[in-house]
Amino acid sequence: MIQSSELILNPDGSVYHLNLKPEHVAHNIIFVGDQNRVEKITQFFDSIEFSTQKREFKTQTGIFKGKRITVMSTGIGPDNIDIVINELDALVNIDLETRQPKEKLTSLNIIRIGTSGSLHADIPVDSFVMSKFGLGLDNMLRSYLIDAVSNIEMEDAFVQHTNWDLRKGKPYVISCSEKLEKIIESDKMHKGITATAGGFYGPQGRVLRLDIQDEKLNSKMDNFKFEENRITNLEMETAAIYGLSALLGHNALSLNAIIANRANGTFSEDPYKAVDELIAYTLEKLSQQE
Ligand code: R1P
Repeated sequence: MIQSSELILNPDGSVYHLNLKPEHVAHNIIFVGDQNRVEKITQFFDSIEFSTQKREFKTQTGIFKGKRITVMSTGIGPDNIDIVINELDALVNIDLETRQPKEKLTSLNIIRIGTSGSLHADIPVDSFVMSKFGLGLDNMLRSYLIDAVSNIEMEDAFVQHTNWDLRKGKPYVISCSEKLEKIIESDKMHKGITATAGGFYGPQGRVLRLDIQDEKLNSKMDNFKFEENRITNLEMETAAIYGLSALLGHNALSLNAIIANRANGTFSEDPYKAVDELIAYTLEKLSQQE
């Protein structure tokens, strides 16, 4: 039995941070970072059956073209992803009454729709990127036993290529769900490795008033290649989502609208439009799956 200090439930039986009960979540889930983006998605739904919010975790479940979909905001960063995916998994794979794992695994489909900066001039602002791999620079996943799901060869190649200082922890690499990749892909999508940083400024090479440990890291990432895969973009959630989903038996895919190009210093003139187009694209693809 999982103790109540380990799996914390609210007085109404909902999970601690998300405030959700099992009946509130669909098997198709869209993650966004910003809580204000949840309704940008559910405004296209035919109906909404449930809404709640606690802190940055806002959730709405409803129907889009016959498909039941849950949209939830994760806030910023891999530490939040640890909370969101563990609590979502508990909702479907742990009996909250007996506090025992269920015998039959329920696999969720999790798609992140995010914004991100591109590292290459040929992946311009307003384009879409699908993350074939998540490269975690953030360490969150290293608290778990990950060797069975991580790509150790690519990790070692990255450590060597960047002369990575292991005092920062060892980067980890996890693949996307091939099932979701097939459902969502098209020639509109750039594909590549998405690097996930544990912070926005220093961890992504931004210098304001502090010196950073490796000021060449972004340019080294820029020319890293592993079996024809290059690092397309840098954000703060994808690798953590891929890692926990793979470990827990869920399908995950991360899509990003490119709003900044770090290679040529440009920023989208209308970042909201790029995100809206990615939302419309994803909802249509999801609604067409069997
Ligand atoms: C930083 O501004 C945030 O924006 C990006 C980063 O991953 C980070 O969460 O993603 P979202 O647009 O999903 O919030």
